[in-house]
Amino acid sequence: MSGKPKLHYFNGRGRMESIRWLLAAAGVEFEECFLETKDDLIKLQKDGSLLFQQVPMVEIDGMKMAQSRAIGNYIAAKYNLYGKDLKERALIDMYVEAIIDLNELLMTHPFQPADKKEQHFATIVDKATNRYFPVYEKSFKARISNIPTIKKFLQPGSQRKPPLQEKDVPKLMKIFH
Ligand code: GSN
Repeated sequence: MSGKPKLHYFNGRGRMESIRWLLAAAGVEFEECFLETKDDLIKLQKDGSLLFQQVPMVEIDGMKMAQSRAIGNYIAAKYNLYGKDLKERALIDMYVEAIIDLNELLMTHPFQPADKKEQHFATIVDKATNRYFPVYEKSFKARISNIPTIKKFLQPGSQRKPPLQEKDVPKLMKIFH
């Protein structure tokens, strides 16, 4: 055992990317085990590794953690990235929950039926532009991207994943549906 956290997910962003960002921000190296087929998921489900039969799953500190928010909260608290007091933590939680809301919209877009795609895309653009992005203003982005560990994660060759492509959808449908 290397002692590094081990991330179980498909080779894409989805609900694991914020966990990758958190570990990168904390300067923690991690290993990844990518699900390539439905059988890979079934194997984890059958061997009892997945508390709710779902990924993301992260092996860390002797635990097999499920639920992406719980995983994120644990890593943030462990590496002192979860605020200095209750109020700062509340603020972090609000920013995180809003990003999760937006991410759910983005993640589900490639899976929308053809006749709903255009409307769904319009909703994403509207919410991103008018509801979420104004809060995460440019100065916030500049500040975060200049944290040395994040700067490194943003360089080519890191474990950061590219946005999901339409070509990846059939493979994911085979694994998760
Ligand atoms: O945030 C979480 O980890 C959970 N509330 C949701 C996890 C989830 O929906 N996992 C799907 C894969 S899609 N994205 O992350 C999953 O493992 N589906 C397989 C199944 O049998 O439910």
